Amino acid sequence: MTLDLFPDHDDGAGRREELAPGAVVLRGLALPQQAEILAAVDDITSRAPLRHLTTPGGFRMSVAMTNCGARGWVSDRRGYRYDALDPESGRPWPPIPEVFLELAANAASEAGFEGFAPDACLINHYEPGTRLSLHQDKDERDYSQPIVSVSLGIPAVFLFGGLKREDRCLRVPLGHGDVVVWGGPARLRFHGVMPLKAASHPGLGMRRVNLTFRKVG
Ligand code: MD3
Ligand code: FE
Repeated sequence: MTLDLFPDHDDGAGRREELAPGAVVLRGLALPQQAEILAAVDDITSRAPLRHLTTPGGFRMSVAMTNCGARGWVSDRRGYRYDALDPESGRPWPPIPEVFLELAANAASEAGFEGFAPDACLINHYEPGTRLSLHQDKDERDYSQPIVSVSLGIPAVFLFGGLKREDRCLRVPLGHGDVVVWGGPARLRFHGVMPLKAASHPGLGMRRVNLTFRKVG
């Protein structure tokens, strides 16, 4: 008898959970590269510091953000958009590190999206109490491209809704190293993050960092 080291739901680097058509959780997929990823996040935030953006309505977002890649997501009184320059420094965002690109492409391919080459990586930084209210991601041109998200640090409860704001939300716990691919029929579903509970992670302390990869074009 042979030992089944990697049954169907596990390719050796993460159990796979289908949340809905087009939405796949790859548990722990980022764990093997975690040290390299955290070092890269430190390097990016030293060059493009985390900041609290203002919504078009004039509210300060509780989540702090920065970006790497040819395009960065920004928000201010004029609206939401992708910008090639960091408005704080006037310089281009730092490039997306190779280790990020490889992880994002591998995750997308596990979910059936071959050749994913993101040009935008939004880095969201949460502390206990911070949240992301229910929204849709609609600032990208091509909704046939998936979004890949990587969770690091303390756990969060992710809210995964439907195509209408009023639709019921699934509550999905996301922990350190979990990667989610959102594409196809899931691409325009409402989603958000519940207020973070206080907790501590050995590498990151009382923080959650989420990387969101997109092909903006
Ligand atoms: C589901 N960030 O930056 S990533 C965002 O954890 C954002 O920081 C969250 O939502 C975070 O816009 C969640 C997961 C995500 C991203 C895009 C989606 C989930 C999605 C698009 C459609 C459905
Ligand atoms: Fe979003």
